[in-house]
Amino acid sequence: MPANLPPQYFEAERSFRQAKGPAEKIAALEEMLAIMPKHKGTDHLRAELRSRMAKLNQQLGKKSGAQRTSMAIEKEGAAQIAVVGLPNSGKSQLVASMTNASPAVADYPLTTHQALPGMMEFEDIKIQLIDTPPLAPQTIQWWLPPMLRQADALLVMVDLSYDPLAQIAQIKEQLGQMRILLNGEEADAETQAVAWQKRALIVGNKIDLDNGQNHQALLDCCQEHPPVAISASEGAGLGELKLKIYQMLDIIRVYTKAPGQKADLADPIVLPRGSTLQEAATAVHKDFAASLKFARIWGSGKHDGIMAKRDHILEDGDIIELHL
Ligand SMILES: Nc1nc2c(ncn2[C@@H]2O[C@H](COP(=O)(O)OP(=O)(O)OP(=O)(O)O)[C@@H](O)[C@H]2O)c(=O)[nH]1
Ligand SMILES: [Mg+2]
Repeated sequence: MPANLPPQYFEAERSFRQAKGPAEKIAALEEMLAIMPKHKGTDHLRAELRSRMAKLNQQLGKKSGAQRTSMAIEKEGAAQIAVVGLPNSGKSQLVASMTNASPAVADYPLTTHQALPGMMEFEDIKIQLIDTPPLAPQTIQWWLPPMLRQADALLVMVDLSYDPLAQIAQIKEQLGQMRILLNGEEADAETQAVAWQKRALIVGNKIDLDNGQNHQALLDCCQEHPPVAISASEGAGLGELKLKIYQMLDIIRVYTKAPGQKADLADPIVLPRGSTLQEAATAVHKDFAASLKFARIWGSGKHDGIMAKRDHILEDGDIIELHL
């Protein structure tokens, strides 16, 4: 069976060949594995890449004694979102204000050198935010591009105390060099073929320092994907930002209940918008999809315990009772 690998795979393979040390090679292999479609045609190749990774890990382990060697951050919660921007824009302050993590915040540029994840609570789910080093050419390290490519979305942070459009242009320039495009942004055909499209939300920070003009300029430039203005240090706009992050992810929460019992409202299943009952059943347990006979659905006041079939499309807040 042919493997049918997408062009991004061959780009990652090129990064692998150009990688300088084992850690960098592992990052490229991780990217190749993440891109590769999972089916019989790729079984062999996946196994081969894993065994190469194991060998590289061993090499590194001998040298440094480290257990986990790649810089990749494991996804946790409903989605993984990287916070990016120019030096001193307030990325670390945002992650400190919105999550349980405590990155260093300082009034000089180039404070952050490593990526640091934290969990943000939104209603009944958690979303992972990653604080990253600034997108300044002199500080971008080899592990940052694969990390940003693998995130589910980006928060693009600009400082409203000076020209936000110039900042966006610089950020896009840096991301473009990583072959990352934002919100359907177009490029020439050659770049487009190997580019990574990322959902992004532009965040104007330090609204407390703006004279009103910079925020307006930002709003005027990005009407298709409206930016959010906040003050990460004073807390203004953070509630709206959380909601916009949730909406950008295009996910829904579905709750399960057992017959005759109350729904478990503490622990929703998180699915992409447009998911069906069958997909929800699979998320509960991989065997459930095959044995699912029907389900009852309660939700958003529209239906009240109605019976539904596998292909029924679920909505945010639906409660499902699976009958196997
Ligand atoms: N007035 C104001 N200052 C802020 C706000 N958010 C962050 N700051 C300040 O801006 C400076 C930079 O904040 P950081 O969070 O360290 O910025 P960063 O983007 O992580 O910086 P690097 O790690 O160097 O890229 C600090 O002095 C913060 O106190 C804000 O909303 N308003
Ligand atoms: Mg920082």
